Amino acid sequence: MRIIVAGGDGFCGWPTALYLSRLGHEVAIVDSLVRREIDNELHAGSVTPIRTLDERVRAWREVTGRQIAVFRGDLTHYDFLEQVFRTFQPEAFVHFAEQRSAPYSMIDRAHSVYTQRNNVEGTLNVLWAIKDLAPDCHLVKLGTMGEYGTPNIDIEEGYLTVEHNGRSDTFLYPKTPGSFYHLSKVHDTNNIYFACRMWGIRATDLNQGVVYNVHTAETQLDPRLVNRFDYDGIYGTALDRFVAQAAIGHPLTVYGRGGQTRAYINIVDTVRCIQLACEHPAEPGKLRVMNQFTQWFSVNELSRIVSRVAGEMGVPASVEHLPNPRIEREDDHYFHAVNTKLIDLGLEPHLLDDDTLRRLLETARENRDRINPALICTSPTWK
Ligand code: NAD
Ligand code: USQ
Repeated sequence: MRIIVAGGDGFCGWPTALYLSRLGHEVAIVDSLVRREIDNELHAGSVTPIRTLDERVRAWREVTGRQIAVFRGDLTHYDFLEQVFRTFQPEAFVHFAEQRSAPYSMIDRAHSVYTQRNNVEGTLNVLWAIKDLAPDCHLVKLGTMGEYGTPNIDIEEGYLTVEHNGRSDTFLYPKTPGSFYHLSKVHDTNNIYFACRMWGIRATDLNQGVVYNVHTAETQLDPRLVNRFDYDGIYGTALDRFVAQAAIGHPLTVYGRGGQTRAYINIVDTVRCIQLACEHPAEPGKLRVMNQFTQWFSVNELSRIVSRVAGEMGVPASVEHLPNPRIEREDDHYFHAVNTKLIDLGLEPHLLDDDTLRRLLETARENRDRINPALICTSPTWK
């Protein structure tokens, strides 16, 4: 298939582009490289020394003989996007290209406005491009499990059937997101659902949990293909952050009481889920929603697992409870979510295991000089 990976220079997008390319798909990366500019804004950077996008793609060609096309530009610029569609004529459009940090979206007015403009406008442009230029193209859009929030009932895959006054109907599942970033994903979902119903396009919304690990089979083929590894207080996510913290002897930073329970997925499974979604397109006119995660944990559980594995490797890691910069449930709350659709399509989950954590900790230890302790507690507060 001809597949665009928008956001293909990012943490999820880069290994996905490589995976799909290795499987024989014709892949084009669309990316504005804004994430590298945000790294500069935050004086932050990847634990791993990532190469420029041009160097990465060249290395991929040298190592595997496969080409990945690159279109550098911004999805919020419609002229650019139109040109990409006319040139590449995608059959699937995998959309990772959004501002994805909840803390970044909560820094101040300007950052929340940027996040919602970037994400909502970019996705709207993609919907119009599909409608006008490639009506059969399947949109594979990354949503997030955080759209649902932490309701006191089971989280279904996208929809909920409601009985009311003796009648019943099925609606998009009610959403209670926890940041302006997570809200941007809810707005996207509503726009995509509308476009499906009005224009009959094909779309899959993948509500992904927190992604951990950085390595896939493809990124390990050559050091120049290494994936990014975020650890700072704004872009670093829970499990990878804890591993980076352990690597430099920093206490693991559990926010508040640590009962926050979230859904998680190994990056190795992320790339497989995208393949499954692309190769089994959604029906025209119906928004298919799949929950893309394999397990859930509280942050207390994660910190204990990382602390144990690090300790067994001779790297003692204590756990520290910090005041929570966020407003969220941090007690032992209910969390139960359905994730059968991707498994039915063939996903065989790689559950969190000690080998993965050991390999990640080794990577962080090898690059410990690149981890700046001053960047670990930089999250803005939600208040
Ligand atoms: P990332 O920041 O590493 O990558 C995003 C990429 O998109 C970057 O390379 C950036 O330059 C690009 N980009 C952003 N806005 C753009 C625009 N307007 N035009 C063109 N390119 C643009 O993020 P990630 O961790 O790879 O996340 C990818 C997607 O997956 C996001 O939509 C995110 O919300 C979703 N997601 C991520 C996680 C996670 O744990 N990382 C979990 C669930 C969902
Ligand atoms: N947390 C800590 N300590 C830390 C970092 C985080 O206790 O040092 C807690 C947070 O308070 C939160 C939980 O861990 O309760 C998860 O936080 P996170 O930073 O790992 O993840 P989050 O902000 O939710 O965002 C990440 C990605 C985002 C994606 C989301 C999936 O950055 O793009 O959408 O995970 S989900 O959480 O399912 O919405």
